[in-house]
Amino acid sequence: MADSPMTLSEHLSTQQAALSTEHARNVAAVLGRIGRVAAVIAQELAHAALRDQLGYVGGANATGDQVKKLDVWGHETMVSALRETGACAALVSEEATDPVEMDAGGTHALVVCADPVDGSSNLDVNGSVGTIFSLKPSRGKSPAGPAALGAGTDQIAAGYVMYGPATTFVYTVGRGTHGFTLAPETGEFLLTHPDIRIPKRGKIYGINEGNVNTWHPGQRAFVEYLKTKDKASGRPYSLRYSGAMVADVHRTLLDGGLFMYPADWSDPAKPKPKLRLLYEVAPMGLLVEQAGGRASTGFERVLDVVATEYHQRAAVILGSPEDVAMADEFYRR
Ligand code: AFP
Repeated sequence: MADSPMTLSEHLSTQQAALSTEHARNVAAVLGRIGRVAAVIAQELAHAALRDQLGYVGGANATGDQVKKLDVWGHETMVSALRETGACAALVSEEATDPVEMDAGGTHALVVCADPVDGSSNLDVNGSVGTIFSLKPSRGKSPAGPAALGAGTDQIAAGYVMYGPATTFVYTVGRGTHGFTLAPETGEFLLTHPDIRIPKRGKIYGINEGNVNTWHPGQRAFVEYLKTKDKASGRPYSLRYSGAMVADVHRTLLDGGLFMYPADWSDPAKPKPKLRLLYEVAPMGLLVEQAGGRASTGFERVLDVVATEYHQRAAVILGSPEDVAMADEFYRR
């Protein structure tokens, strides 16, 4: 009989041993707790329509998006869970203007950046949504929030949870990207996608093409190229887009190709990206690189972009290394 798959907590222990950094224990504690929160979020999402938890609260969050009831609930659930770990010094969340400072002290406490319920416009139509998270060292600073700023290369772990037909937890501590599936009967995440390797090239691109008229000319030319028939290079690519970054990145990691959210270049003097750097773009950048892919803004590597504000936005083109390299080339022309 085949061995039973490794649980998330067993996998975290192996990674903890392999990491042997002073942060390893706290990283395992925080990631394990996020896994448990994810199982609770999955349950809540399954019952949201029955419990009158769908719809808007009224009002906008720190980045101007309309706030849904589940956004607020997800934020509060994440705050109390992270506080309980005693390993998290601050949380930067999409749903709070300023970092939520926590009591955990010590040089090795972590700062977490998270979007507890990302893609929430999908909630009312029973579409996939996700949780995205990133961990950085607090370096014993107090307040700890500012330690979240800086480059994506400072991340010591990142991951997402996708709430789809199954609930999937994907994470990296800089030693490959690994995926787990929730067994609802036990509440355990089991290793189903060890060491994900993104194909070098794909056949699918994901982008909100309704924005085509606002794109940089290089972006427009690249998508035009992807749509142009050429048997030898496998074009045209197919378009898939869900409106939830987690679902689009998950497909891209497994099947290859591209997920793109370019900036709005209507005013070339002031390009306006949409996605948030600290809790959307940078963590996905690390996960994709750890799976052998690439993540770029069109001009530079995503992980090199330095955050100077908590809710800073960044453009992103991520996915198969050869596809992303080609996109970068179009931006350079
Ligand atoms: P919401 O959480 O406000 O639904 O935003 C989701 C998101 O940040 C990201 O998950 C999607 O990829 C992207 O926005 C979708 O944006 P568009 O609706 O502009 O395509």
